[in-house]
Amino acid sequence: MTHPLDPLSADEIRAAAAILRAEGVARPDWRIATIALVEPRKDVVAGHRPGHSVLREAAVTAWNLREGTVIRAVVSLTGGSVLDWAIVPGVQPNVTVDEWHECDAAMRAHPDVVAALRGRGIDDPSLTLVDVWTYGADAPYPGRVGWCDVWLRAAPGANPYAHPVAGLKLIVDLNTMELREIVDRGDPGRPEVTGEYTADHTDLPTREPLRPLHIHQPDGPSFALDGYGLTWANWNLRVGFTPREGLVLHQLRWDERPVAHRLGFAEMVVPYRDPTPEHADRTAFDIGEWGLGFMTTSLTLGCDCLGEIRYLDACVNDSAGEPVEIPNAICLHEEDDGVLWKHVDGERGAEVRRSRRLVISSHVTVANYDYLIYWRLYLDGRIECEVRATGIMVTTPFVGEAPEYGTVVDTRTYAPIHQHFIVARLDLDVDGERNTVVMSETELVPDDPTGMGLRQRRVPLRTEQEGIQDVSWATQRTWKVVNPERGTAYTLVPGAAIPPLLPEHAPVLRRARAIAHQLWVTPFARDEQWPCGEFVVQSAEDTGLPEWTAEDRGIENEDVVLWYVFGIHHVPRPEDWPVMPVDTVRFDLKPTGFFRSNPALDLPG
Ligand SMILES: [Cu+2]
Repeated sequence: MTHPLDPLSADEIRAAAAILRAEGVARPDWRIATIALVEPRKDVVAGHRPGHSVLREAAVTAWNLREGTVIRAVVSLTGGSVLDWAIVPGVQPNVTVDEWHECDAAMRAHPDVVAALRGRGIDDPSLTLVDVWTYGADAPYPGRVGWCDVWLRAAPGANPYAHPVAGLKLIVDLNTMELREIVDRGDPGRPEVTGEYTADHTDLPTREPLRPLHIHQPDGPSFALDGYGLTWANWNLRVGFTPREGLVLHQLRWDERPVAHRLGFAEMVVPYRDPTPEHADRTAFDIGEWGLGFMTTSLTLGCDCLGEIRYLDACVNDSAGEPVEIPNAICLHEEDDGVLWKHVDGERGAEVRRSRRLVISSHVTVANYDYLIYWRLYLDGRIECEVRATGIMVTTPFVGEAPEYGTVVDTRTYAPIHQHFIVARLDLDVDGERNTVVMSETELVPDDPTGMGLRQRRVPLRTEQEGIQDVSWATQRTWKVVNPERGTAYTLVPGAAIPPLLPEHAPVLRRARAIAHQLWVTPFARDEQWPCGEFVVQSAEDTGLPEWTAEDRGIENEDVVLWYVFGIHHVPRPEDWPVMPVDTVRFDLKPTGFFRSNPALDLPG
């Protein structure tokens, strides 16, 4: 039985592609970039009851490899027909996994590339990896163009990201997979580095293992899963998955009281802050370009998730429109979380309750980097979002003095400073759709002779321009999402806010103005999903948040959407090499007058 928010199934992906194929959108001339569920209107979702029939629609983005024409179609999966069809001029769709692999294979087989590699003493191209990146508006050739790093494995199965073939870039037409240009800026050589991290490629002794730690839930976990519907303690919600965002959460409720309609990540921008030619073009939009759903990897019991685990599978499309299954894409489990509340009374002794949390997680690998995403629900109503970045940093050899744009991590090798900006899209519905975001910060009581007085300054954000906010450490600013009718609220407690540090002339800023501030607030609009624009590959301008908010619509007592920008300001450490211990960032959504008092008083002792 399908719920309107269930992710697309393999059959539905196949059906969507078949509908377009019947219209001539098919191989070999066309590639399908994305097949995504069109989530129904909120009132339709709210009115849905189990057993009701569901109208399923998918949005398909495809492009013609000969002409470059990009189309966006909406198809009815229930009706088997095209509902809407439009050509989108002047854009490039997201880059597909197929293109990444085909580009790698085509370049490694290209005689000019083989010759260039041989010139650097690399005789076996099968040990190389060609990793394609995208451009902004400054692509050196017309059409769909990528630039490639070349990496070298020391042996079959070894870490390709250990050995950059530096000074060598390949520029590729991604529609024809033709090599447009080899850019050779000279060979800085390949220094002897310790870039391997697996036991079979290092002679590092293994530590004495710790004794076993088992997590037993003899009666099973305390959550129940019904399709994609999930209930645990006072919480219930639906788990979702889209090709672009990966894991999303829908309809979070506490004791049937709405808290959030939809939580997910809408964009990720990773600029490398190294102006040398090796890195100046290196900015990844991991969501708009590559898609966290497409990049989601299967999880392994006992390694990625410990304890009593339930998994959900996911499915995305390949560029022919065929389904690609991702088994164990989403992990659901409970974790003990230490103490939730406690007091030791002089007469009675200790009263203490343990905290437990429900963790909904998904892991994403984007080439060298890995992002581990955790949404956690707590027994006191708190929602925590955590991201752990791990994987392998991009490194470059240098000759002579180390460049000032990074950290030396190995012999003649540095890792450039870079930033990972994540834009979370938080469609909160606190006790209903109509909410007001109130900026709340602490200030000194003026003319207070004691010098001790503090008071809370609360400013309702009335329009989108007022909703553009920055963090303020000095005033401990937070943003309270208030239901004005009931006086209840949840607060966005900012964590891991990072400064853009981008001057006005930086092209990346023009493409990603969304990251210039930490909070944006918009009135809900179904088609406003992508904060840096729907099409970020080779984009010139951010056509998302800055364009929408230029209208300066009202956001007071509206169905508000919060866009929270956070991330990792990554100044590499030697210890991040050759594989990074996780760099962890998080933010919270905390009930703030959503309950009358501590909602976890009722936990059994
Ligand atoms: Cu990093």
